[in-house]
Amino acid sequence: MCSTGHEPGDDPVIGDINKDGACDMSDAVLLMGWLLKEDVTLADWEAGGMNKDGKLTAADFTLVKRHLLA
Ligand SMILES: [Ca+2]
Repeated sequence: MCSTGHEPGDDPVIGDINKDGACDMSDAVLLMGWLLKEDVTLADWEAGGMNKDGKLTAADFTLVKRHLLA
């Protein structure tokens, strides 16, 4: 799990792509689906832009996973 102490509406949580206030496995699953071109909606794709390159790629997915395992 990622750091806690955040509530929805607080500052953006890094990796919180579905904007439920926490970065967890559901965000990784969502990002994976998006990368696989599934019909998913990203509530806050910028939260998933882990490497700040302005794009959402497999590199970001790797970083989200690493963040979850940290
Ligand atoms: Ca989330």
